[in-house]
Amino acid sequence: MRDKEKKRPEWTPKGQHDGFTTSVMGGIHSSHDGFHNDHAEKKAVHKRKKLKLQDYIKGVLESDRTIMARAITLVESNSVKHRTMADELIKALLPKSGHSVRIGITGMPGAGKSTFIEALGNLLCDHDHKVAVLAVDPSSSLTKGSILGDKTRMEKLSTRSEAFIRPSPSGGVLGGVARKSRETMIICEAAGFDVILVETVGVGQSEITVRSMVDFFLLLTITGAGDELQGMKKGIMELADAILINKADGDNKKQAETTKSEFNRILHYLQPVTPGWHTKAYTCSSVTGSGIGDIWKVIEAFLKHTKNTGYFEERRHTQAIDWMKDMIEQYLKKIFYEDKEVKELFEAVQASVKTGKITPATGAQKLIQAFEGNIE
Ligand SMILES: Nc1nc2c(ncn2[C@@H]2O[C@H](COP(=O)(O)OP(=O)(O)O)[C@@H](O)[C@H]2O)c(=O)[nH]1
Ligand SMILES: [Mg+2]
Repeated sequence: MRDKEKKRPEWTPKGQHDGFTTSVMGGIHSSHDGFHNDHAEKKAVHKRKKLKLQDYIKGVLESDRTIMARAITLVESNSVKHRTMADELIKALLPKSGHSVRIGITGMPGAGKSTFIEALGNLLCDHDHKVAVLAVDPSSSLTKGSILGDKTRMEKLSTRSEAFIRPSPSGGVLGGVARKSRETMIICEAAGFDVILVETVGVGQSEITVRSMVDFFLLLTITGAGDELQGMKKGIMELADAILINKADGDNKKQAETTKSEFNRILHYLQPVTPGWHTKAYTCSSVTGSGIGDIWKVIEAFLKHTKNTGYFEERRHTQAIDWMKDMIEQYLKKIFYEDKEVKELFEAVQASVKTGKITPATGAQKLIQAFEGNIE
């Protein structure tokens, strides 16, 4: 492989480097989702021919991994040409999507999210579920799809035919990453995956974004870090449907139980994020597997509860509206900053604001006027 090609998934069409933004790290050899798999590679070469909309739809509905991967690459593309086809694809798949439970998993780097996903994912696959793992990581445009590094932590899961693991799209801004991840979720659901696990790094804004995409939001944390409770932002605890203290094994077990009680004490005073549901703390070990089955039972109880109260549907409807608004906002931002008049003025206005020659409000007004003058 040439150097330039190396950082691209092999399903990326040749010569589409600007349009396709997905990049992968090298060195993963044993996956089945079209990354570095001899069989998939041969298939991909065979299918590298341009796919028509109908080919995408049929392939995804048949759960064809190569086509799924290419469909995801299509929705991740930033090119206008691909966008039109991607929109039609999502529109066609939407009625076939939604039949899943969407679970967000957040936590500090090192908390054990990927290891937990390996443990839970395998358990679910053993029980006839089909599990898709996605990542929302706005920083991954720098680290080039960090979840692929995580694939080493999902060693077994990444080789299973019931699982599909997709690295984080490098969308630059969080909004872009979120849109792509939502659409990827639709593709996975239409392909028959009934559990979607979305891993996100605990860095503030991305948690709020992932919360707005999922049914159940799990905060993974660990004990023994000293002042993790003080350090833990209350805001994040308030977003969670469960707090799971991972690494409750070996010498750590007793301390994990203490931490659990401390969390439960605090949670008692917080407003639950899901009406009628009491967010509680639990312990588990992603290495020994203890507590993993129990947290799945909690998730099942949550689903039963929210489906009974109607909140499950209500939240999904609210999320659909939020999704629409997000897309509008992104579109408006894009046409504003890409506007010819705005672009021409931008540097000068920015310099004037910087030196204090004009106020930020005046600067904004000037640019907006230029924009509005242009579209009239
Ligand atoms: N003892 C123990 N170690 C764990 C457990 N879960 C994860 N780890 C270790 O913690 C480190 C970070 O795990 P990783 O899954 O990459 O964390 P992430 O950054 O949150 O995805 C790795 O060395 C794991 O082996 C656990 O339940 N018990
Ligand atoms: Mg990870």
